[in-house]
Amino acid sequence: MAKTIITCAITGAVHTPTMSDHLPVHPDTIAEQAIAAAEAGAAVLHLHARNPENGAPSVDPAHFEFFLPRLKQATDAIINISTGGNPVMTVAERLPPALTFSPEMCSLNMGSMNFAMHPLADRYLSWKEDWEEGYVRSSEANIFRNTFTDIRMISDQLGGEEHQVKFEHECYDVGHLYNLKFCLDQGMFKAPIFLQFVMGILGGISAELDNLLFMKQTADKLFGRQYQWSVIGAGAQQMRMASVAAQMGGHVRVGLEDSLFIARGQQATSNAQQVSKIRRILEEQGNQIATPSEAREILGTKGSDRVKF
Ligand code: KMH
Ligand code: ZN
Repeated sequence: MAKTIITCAITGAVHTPTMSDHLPVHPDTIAEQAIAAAEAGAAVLHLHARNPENGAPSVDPAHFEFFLPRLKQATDAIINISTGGNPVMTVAERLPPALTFSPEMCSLNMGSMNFAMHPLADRYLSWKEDWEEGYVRSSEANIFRNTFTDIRMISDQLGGEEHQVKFEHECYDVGHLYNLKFCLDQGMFKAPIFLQFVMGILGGISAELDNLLFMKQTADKLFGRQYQWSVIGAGAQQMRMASVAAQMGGHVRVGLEDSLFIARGQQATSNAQQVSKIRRILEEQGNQIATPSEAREILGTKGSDRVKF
């Protein structure tokens, strides 16, 4: 049976410091939690950066520089730098970290959409940082822009000879699979492509099992055997979607970027706690967990000796 890759998304740009004391927003805690997640079994680390002063999502390469060399030195995990930034940035704003550090992998969001988390705002009476409440509430008006021009820009700048980045194609709805098929037919990407079904974001498809089947069936129809896939169940469905996906031959993504919880009503104390939980579930159900070198083989990444950090 093929091995299962665990990706851990460490901090992201959706959750804010008030929402959990365990969300790593300082470079030291981002590094510590990412290293612990890799030790617990994550073969891929999906990374955003934060401003160390206030924990706000950041695309300043200097903020990535604080932790990337530490991760490379301490783990063999594949480093994946987000090109998603946060949902209000343009692609030109989101590209500098990936262009600076030339990682093995980058996320690539496959369509424009509403991307909202404003309902979370009503859960909090006070906020740790000035920027948080406005950031969360104003997401009601967010358009996360990922046009075909944007997608081509990322593909041209990162996917070519110079950087040879492997993409985590973030597909938030069935239509995004068709966008990807169009781009693939234009010659933008090389097989095997790696799809991330992102389910449960307000603005995208919900995290339900029949939707997972539909995403998988559509991907089979469009891409045949030329693809690998993984799932994010955002929020409460994280572990459920991951365990079912692994039974269907998919890979899984966990991490505090996607859910702050370890069980119903109980916050996760770290990213590694989520990795350990999904690893335990997967091993119990007969999946074998891929090491970083096995993940490199499955995904066809360029190797950690060719990154620039
Ligand atoms: N935050 C996730 C829902 C990206 O970084 O490019 C999607 C994501 C986007 O990971
Ligand atoms: Zn992300």
